[in-house]
Amino acid sequence: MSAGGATRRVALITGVTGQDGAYLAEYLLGLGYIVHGIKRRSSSFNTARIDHLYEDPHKGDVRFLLHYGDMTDSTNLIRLMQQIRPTEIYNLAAQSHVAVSFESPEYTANADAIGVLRLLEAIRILGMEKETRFYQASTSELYGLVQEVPQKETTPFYPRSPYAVAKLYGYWITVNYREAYGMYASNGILFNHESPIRGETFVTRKVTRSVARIEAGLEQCLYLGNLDAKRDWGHARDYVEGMHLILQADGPDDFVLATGETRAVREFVEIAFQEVGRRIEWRGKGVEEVGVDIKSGQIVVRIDPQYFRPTEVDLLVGDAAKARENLGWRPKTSFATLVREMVAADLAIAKREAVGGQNAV
Ligand code: NDP
Ligand code: GDR
Repeated sequence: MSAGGATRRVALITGVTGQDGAYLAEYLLGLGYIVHGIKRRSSSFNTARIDHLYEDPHKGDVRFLLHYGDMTDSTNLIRLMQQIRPTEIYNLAAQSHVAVSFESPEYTANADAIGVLRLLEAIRILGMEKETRFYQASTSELYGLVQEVPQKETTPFYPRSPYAVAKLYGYWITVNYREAYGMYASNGILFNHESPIRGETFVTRKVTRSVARIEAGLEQCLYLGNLDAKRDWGHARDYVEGMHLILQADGPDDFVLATGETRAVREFVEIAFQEVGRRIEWRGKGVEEVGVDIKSGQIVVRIDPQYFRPTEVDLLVGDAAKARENLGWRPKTSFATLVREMVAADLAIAKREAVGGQNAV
């Protein structure tokens, strides 16, 4: 409680410059929180997703504050925690790309696994166990090789990438610190969630961006990997509300957030092209398979084996009954609306770029 008797609501978001960090920061500010975010030093601007939330710190009474930091730097994390003394920590920072984790497994483990430990230890070192609630961004990638469908909190884990193995450590160290030290530390096991600000190299955004660029005449063909992987795709806006609800529960616990629907990558591609009035027909097999725009005959999708993963996760579909019953959480955005919103946003960007290109000539 503060001196005035009102409850202090101070959130610290790691990964604030990412997709979820941006939605969560906006949501918490809307609820009246003071929001601190950790951003990495970068040689170019990396705050595009949160620039609209920026407030000039010279003005006073600022409720959104950014700090430089990194999940691989304990001293930095301890100092920030000591300075901010957050009532809620949302640990969203991670090397979050599954394919990249095969290229940089050690860094991924450092940031995504040991990074979680660093934050939990910071809470302990500073004696904040009773004043700070901790949210860990766990993932449906933990389920990996299919053991049970749909996947829920009790489904055994079988991680299939260095990313998922690192996140497995993050999951269990969160559970362990809860049990060992009585911390309020919870995992959100979130299935894939997307939005117009999803990173451009994740498959949904890669597809909607290319659909828009093909439509605007900026590119000819989209190159993809495994078209048959199935994912449970929701909207990030809905999922950050779930993160907040998880930390408002009476006690710490672990929750799956998912839509309960699953679709193959190829279905996502078909529906995204339908948004711009194109129907896709699949021809050929294996790496020779192509997606043809029926009307024009143009090949708009090809397979590039560089996007195949050494070990793949074939099927994800979540059961969010526990979150629905205990937290009252349910996703609000339909799959069709998600794809429509993403394609519309990418069309606007592509059209601006196309016009810019013409003006430059
Ligand atoms: P993004 O990749 O969009 O964002 C990741 C954030 O982490 C960025 O702000 C990034 O900074 C930051 N970051 C990366 N490495 C470090 C580091 N070493 N130190 C400090 N910050 C770092 O991910 P999402 O927003 O999509 O996901 C948020 C979290 O949720 C991640 O932990 C992800 O693994 C997890 N998750 C995501 C799901 C999804 O479908 N989106 C599903 C389940 C879990 P920068 O902007 O500088 O790169
Ligand atoms: P995922 O997301 O691995 O589920 O992890 P991604 O969008 O990268 O892949 C989904 C599926 O699509 C297949 N795929 C391709 N993927 C990418 N990125 N690029 C391609 O060209 C391509 N072609 C086919 C993949 O093989 C895969 O099966 C995301 C991340 O946000 C994680 O951080 C998070 O934990 C999980 O979702 C839940």
